Parts: sequence; C-alpha cells; structure tokens
Amino acid sequence: ANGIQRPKGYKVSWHYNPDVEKYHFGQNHPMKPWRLTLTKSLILSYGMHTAMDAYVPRAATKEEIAEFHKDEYVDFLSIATPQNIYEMYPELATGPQGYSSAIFGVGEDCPIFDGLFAFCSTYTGASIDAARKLCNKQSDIAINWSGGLHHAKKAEASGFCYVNDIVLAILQLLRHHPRVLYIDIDVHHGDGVEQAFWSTDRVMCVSFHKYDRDQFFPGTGPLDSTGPLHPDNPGKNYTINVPLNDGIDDEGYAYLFQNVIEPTIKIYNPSAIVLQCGADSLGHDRLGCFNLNIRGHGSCVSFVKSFGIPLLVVGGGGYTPRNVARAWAHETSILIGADKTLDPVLPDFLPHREAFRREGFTLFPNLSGWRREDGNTKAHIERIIRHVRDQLSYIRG
Ligand code: V1P
Ligand code: CA
Ligand code: ZN
Repeated sequence: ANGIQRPKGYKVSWHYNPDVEKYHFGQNHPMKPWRLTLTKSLILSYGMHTAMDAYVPRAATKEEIAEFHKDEYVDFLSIATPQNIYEMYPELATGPQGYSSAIFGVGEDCPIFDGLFAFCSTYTGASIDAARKLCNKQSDIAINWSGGLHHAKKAEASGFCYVNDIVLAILQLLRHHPRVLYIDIDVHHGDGVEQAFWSTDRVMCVSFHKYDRDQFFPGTGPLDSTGPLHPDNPGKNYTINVPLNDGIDDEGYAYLFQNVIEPTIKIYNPSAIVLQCGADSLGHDRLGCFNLNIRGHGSCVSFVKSFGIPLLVVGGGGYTPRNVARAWAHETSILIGADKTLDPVLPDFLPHREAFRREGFTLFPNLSGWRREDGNTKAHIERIIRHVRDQLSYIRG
C-alpha cells in the first residue's frame, strides 16, 4: 500500500506489541488474541500505519502494575503457571471447574495459561505508553487495541481481565490532567474501572452495557448506581450507568450515546478522555446481545473525537474475531480522519483474507436484524437521558 496521509492539525499514535498474539487462554475460551492479529493485518493492508506514529512499547514492570494492583496479587500473577498452580494452592484442585475462583479470581473465565504475566504486562505496557504520549503532548490521540480489560480488580482477576490497564493508564493521565472522562461501549459493565475511581471526582466513569442482574455478566451497573451515597464523598454522582436490554440498534444507540455524552462533556469539562471500544456490542458477537453494525459502533468514536479533547482509545471485549478486526480497523480510520476515503472492499493482498469470507470481503457486513428483537423502547431510552441530565445537574458548578 502507498499509505494514507497523516491527519492535519493533530497527531495520532498506535501502540502495539505483537507479542500479545502469542498467548492463548485455552481451547474453548472465547477470548482469542487472534482478533488482534486480524486487526493489525487490516490496519497495515489499508496503509493506515503511515498516518500514525507507530510504537512497539515495552512490557509494563511489576512496579508499574503495582501502582494499582495489590503486591501479593502481582506476585501471584508473575509466578503462577499451569504446572505449579496446584502445588501452590492444592485447594484449587477441588473446585467445580478444576479450580475454584477463591484464589485471586482465577478459574474458568480467568485461567492460568502459559505466559500469563507476559501477556498482561504486554497489553498493559501499551496502555501506559499511550497515556504517557498524551501527557507529554507527543500525541493528541493514542490507540491501544490490545488493552481495555475493564473488569480486573485490585487483587482479583475477573471476566477475562487480570491487570486493569485502563486504571493504570488513567492514573498516568491524572499526573497531568485534573479531570479524566472514561467512556465504555463494551457490551459488559466497566465495573473494575468504576470501582477503582468510585470515590473521586477526578475521574467520571460512563458505561453503556447490557444489564440483567442475574442473567448477564457481571450483573452490576443499574441506572441508580451513580457513586457513593454519602453527601461528603467527592465521588457522589461521578459515575454514570446506562443499562440496556437486548437488541439495541445503531439508531437507538447513537441517539442515546450522543444525548448522554454531550451534556457529560459540557458539564464535567474533562481535560482527557479514555474510550473503551469493546466490540462485543456488535451484532453477531458470540457473547453479546446487541444489534450494532460497524458504522453504528464507529459513530460513537467519531462523536467523542469531534470534541477535540486528548483521547486514549483502547479495545476490550469482542468475540467474533473478524468483526472485531473490522470494527477496530474502521475506528482507526475514523481517528486518522480517513474513514471517508477507505475502500469498503478489503484489500486483495490482505494476510488472512480468507478469515473474512463468511460475510463477504467487505469492511461493513450487515450485522443487524440478528436473532434478537430490540428490547429498548423509546420510553426506556428517554428515561435514561432524563436520569442522566438530572444527575448532571447536581455536579454543576
Ligand atoms: O458469565 C460468566 C461467569 C462464569 N459463570 C459462573 C458466571 N462469565 C462470562 C464472562 C464474560 C467476560 C466479558 C469480558 C469483557 O467485558 C472484557 C474483556 O468483554 C462468560 C461468558 C458469557 N457468555 O458471558 N464466560 C464465558 N462465557 C466463558 C465461556 C467459555 C469458556 C470460558 C468462559
Ligand atoms: Ca460497557
Ligand atoms: Zn465485554
């Protein structure tokens, strides 16, 4: 490819260490690092890397990870292997899935696999590097598609996430930025990030997600969960949750997204934004239940970008790898201002091109009109918008 020109007036950086592709969660596990290989192939085949500063960041150190995570948990992650885990914790062997989740959250969702700590420190190193480039103003927009693991807690792995690269990146941003807005469009609730910044007004967390307390992971994030209740706690009202039902479509999602995010940015006035772009909110996702198309998902990225505030973009979930790659390649094109000129027909010299055969070799297959009806009525969407406006009225001034 000849490549795409750099955007005028702002700088974009792409932070990616291909070492993350080497690790595997296990045979039947839905999290496939292969989706990152496909994303990279699309970005390179379209020539989008020529429009960005491309960095291959080093892995995060144990000390950097311990800026958020508990030392004992970091030590555990750094020494646990599939071979020694039962020796270290014989009680794990008696659990229902081979080992119980009592020890630091490991289990079926978060298995101990070969190279686990190298995997975690690699994706985390990229998010920290991206945040540092924003802090020293070498970038206006910094991208890490291998990050976005929003469920990890201080001393617990959860929902395929072991180290919370988002929290660590936000802690970097807070060294230079007074207020950071975190926006999460993964189909799951961004509970780990929310919990980390629950009691501060320096980070505002907004998550859009499928919500069903009993039937959908992680079961948290109802509309009325808006921060600590105590009036003296600075975090009160600085969390926004947008709980959704199955089957939301592009039009409903974009309308809701814009009507939540615009007043939030105007009132909160963040100096940096972190956008988690989990692609499991697309139609046809193996774990998700929404009906979004690549363009609908991407319209959230365009909207956030339009405010011109320093922006860190991370990946997240996404369990139909070819569609994850389509979405993140398209969103890269939006961030470098090339989406209008990108050929929707996939390049014919694209490595792994066969992976895209099922929906045809296009960037924009029809992913809507899937098995689920839209369970989000106009009344439900309007109620959320009213609730958010009402909540924001308490943080004004
Ligand atoms: O539903 C659960 C737990 C396990 N049960 C006892 C309740 N886990 C989910 C976890 C989803 C994690 C999403 C991560 C992200 O937000 C960020 C990267 O996208 C789960 C599901 C499911 N259908 O929700 N785990 C699994 N499926 C699973 C399937 C096969 C093998 C291992 C895990
Ligand atoms: Ca979310
Ligand atoms: Zn998810």
